[in-house]
Amino acid sequence: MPEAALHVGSGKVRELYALDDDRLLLVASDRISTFDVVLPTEIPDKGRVLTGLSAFWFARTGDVCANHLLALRADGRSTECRRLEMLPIECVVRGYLSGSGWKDYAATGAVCGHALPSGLTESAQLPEPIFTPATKATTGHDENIDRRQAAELVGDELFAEVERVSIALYRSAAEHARARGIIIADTKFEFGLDEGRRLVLGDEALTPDSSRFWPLDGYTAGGPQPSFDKQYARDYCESLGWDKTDPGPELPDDVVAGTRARYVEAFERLTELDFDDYLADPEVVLR
Ligand code: PZK
Repeated sequence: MPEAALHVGSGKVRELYALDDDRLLLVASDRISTFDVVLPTEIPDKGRVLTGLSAFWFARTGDVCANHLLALRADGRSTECRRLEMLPIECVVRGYLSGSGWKDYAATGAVCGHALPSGLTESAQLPEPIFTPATKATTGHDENIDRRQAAELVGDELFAEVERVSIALYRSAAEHARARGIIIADTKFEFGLDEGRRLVLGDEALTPDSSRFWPLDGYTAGGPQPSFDKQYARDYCESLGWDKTDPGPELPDDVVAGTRARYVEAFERLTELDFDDYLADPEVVLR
């Protein structure tokens, strides 16, 4: 717990503290959630992997959009960031049909008002990435909304800007990741406005917790894909016949080690850095 900082919020696996009027501290824990339940067993360094990856993307996408990153702390899991006025929508981009996008397509042939070609299968790549905003539900699940509803929440001009910037960020990261053997099937961005009402990317970005990462090796549309990072933990939980209600099961040491290795592998493939070098000096991801 950071000293002299007020706790201002909790996510499922992260905490947010106020440093002063203008700055927040985002701290990523090693907690892991699967099937929407936070498990009682932590994955060592998971919070560091996500913090480092997010900072890596922030450092490389500043030309597409400004972001809230001010500094990484030496613990490797804490990001000092600019305090923003957050927009009331989740900015989701989908390059592949999965999750609620697949469900909506299967039921209606469209996702968030995007009419899609007929005959697409689960996990199929879309002809072009689509922007599929969602509302921020305070309880339960975010709800997909169409562009008219999203534009009502943020205004037409900001809507057009978050759509353009979200798709540009996704395209750039997905291309980088694919060349390194990882499909970023979809991702969620959260934006805010700074004191000059300029658009700024906040939250964590392009991590396995805010995105679906799939191994490119073995990818075949027509069914669900294994998660790059969480598949060992999911398979173990499924093997127990757990009913997916809280509390979830403890993970055995081999499942913890296998899961940690996949997070570290995602970090190393995407950043082309040794994770040990990140641990020694987190700022290596910013250079
Ligand atoms: C902000 N959250 C999500 C909730 C968490 C994270 N730069 C910012 N300025 C103002 N507010 C936020 C941010 C960011 N990022 C992010 N809520 C507010 C959230 C709970 C715990 F770790």
